[in-house]
Amino acid sequence: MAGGRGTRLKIPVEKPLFKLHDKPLIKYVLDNLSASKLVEKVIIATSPHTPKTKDYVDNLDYEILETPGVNYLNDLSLILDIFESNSKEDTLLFINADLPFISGKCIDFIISAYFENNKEALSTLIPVSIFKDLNLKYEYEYNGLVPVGVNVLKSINKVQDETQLILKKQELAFNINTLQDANIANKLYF
Ligand SMILES: Nc1nc2c(ncn2[C@@H]2O[C@H](COP(=O)(O)OP(=O)(O)OP(=O)(O)O)[C@@H](O)[C@H]2O)c(=O)[nH]1
Ligand SMILES: [Mg+2]
Repeated sequence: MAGGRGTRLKIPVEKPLFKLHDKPLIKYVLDNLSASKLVEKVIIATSPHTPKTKDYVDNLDYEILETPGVNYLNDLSLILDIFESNSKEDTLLFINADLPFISGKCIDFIISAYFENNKEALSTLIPVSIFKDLNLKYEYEYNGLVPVGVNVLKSINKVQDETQLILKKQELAFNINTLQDANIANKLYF
């Protein structure tokens, strides 16, 4: 998902192209997806808010899906409709362009956990304490857990019965929303 407005960064750059150590956030995610052994195909959902991101991934020869960019859930629903019209049997992993440190191994761990469960969907969460230890901000907390922004779903646009995978890894807490998040990430990761 790479079609957000990037308002919290407060600088005139599309968030997926915002750089940590000279590498755009989205390139971290694409490299991690390339390192995964289980991901078969990568499609980037861009929007009218991210035209330069679209050009960037187009130049790297990735497949692009242009979504309206009204909001995340609206576009997620449209994407599920599009996939459902093709097949109801696909498994879709949604990952945000602002999660640079979720390694290929970790992505494969999440996908394997999905297939070991018999639920239609899987969401990933991390303990809020990891955010607090790193002095990172988080958006939502439920029962001491924060959603990571990686979800596995079947290619059907309906509310899906979901299993929750709790991961206790620092890397997953680096959801880059603000310059402060980027500064902490730049200090800890190379
Ligand atoms: N295709 C698509 N992607 C989205 C949309 N909203 C957010 N995203 C992407 O989803 C990821 C997580 O969203 P946010 O952290 O809210 O990012 P954002 O909306 O760009 O930034 P803020 O304006 O600060 O909320 C980012 O990689 C966004 O690019 C949307 O409406 N459509
Ligand atoms: Mg947003």
